[in-house]
Amino acid sequence: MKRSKATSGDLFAVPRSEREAIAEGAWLLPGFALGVADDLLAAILQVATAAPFRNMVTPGGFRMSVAMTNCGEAGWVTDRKGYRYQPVDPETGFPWPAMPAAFLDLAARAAEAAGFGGFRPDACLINRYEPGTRLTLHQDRNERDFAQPIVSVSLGIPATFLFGGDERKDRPKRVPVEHGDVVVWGGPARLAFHGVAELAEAEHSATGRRRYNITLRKAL
Ligand code: MD3
Ligand code: FE
Repeated sequence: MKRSKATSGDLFAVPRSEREAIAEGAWLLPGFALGVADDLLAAILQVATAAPFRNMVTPGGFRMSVAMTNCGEAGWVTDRKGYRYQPVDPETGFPWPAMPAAFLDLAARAAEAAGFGGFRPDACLINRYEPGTRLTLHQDRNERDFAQPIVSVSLGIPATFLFGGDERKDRPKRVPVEHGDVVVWGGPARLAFHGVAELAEAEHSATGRRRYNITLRKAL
């Protein structure tokens, strides 16, 4: 489905629908976070003062182009030993910063809107992209309970989600996302392969040449 930009002044903008199915169990909520985007960005910068963004290394020895940090009771990390959640930031030796209330509130409301009531995330991975960076196809499977959904919020410059199927070889569907968009996936989509295509050069008034994505998870 085509969507027009929510540019004020565009008299003939097509109204953005409230939710669009990406696949069974995966929903795009266009603009769902727009009203709290500034609060979320302020909270991200706050988290990053205590737990700075870093480019982690995969078990295969590659440094990720996407910079990451975490907040909540556990944070997702990768190094030569593998992928896992851990309560302490390996860079600082301190517990990850607390989950901001604005994250919890938005996650619960978005999950509810997608049909997943009572979502209480305990972990949040924060990804920071610049033009030229990407996230290769993967599954999110380090969480304990795959019955729990994941909520993703996009902020800053646009990107294209790659939504694959149950197997890495399935040709991914391309889903454009922009500032304020939320994606919720669970149920049959919970273990789908997904990624983010290489970002194009762009600038956003709220973030400059950056895109942030926060994923809210029940990891423990
Ligand atoms: C799965 N982050 O941190 S979720 C991650 O934009 C991650 O940084 C993405 O993948 C990012 O692990 C956001 C991407 C996504 C989008 C739609 C999906 C995953 C999906 C639809 C179904 C299943
Ligand atoms: Fe993922």
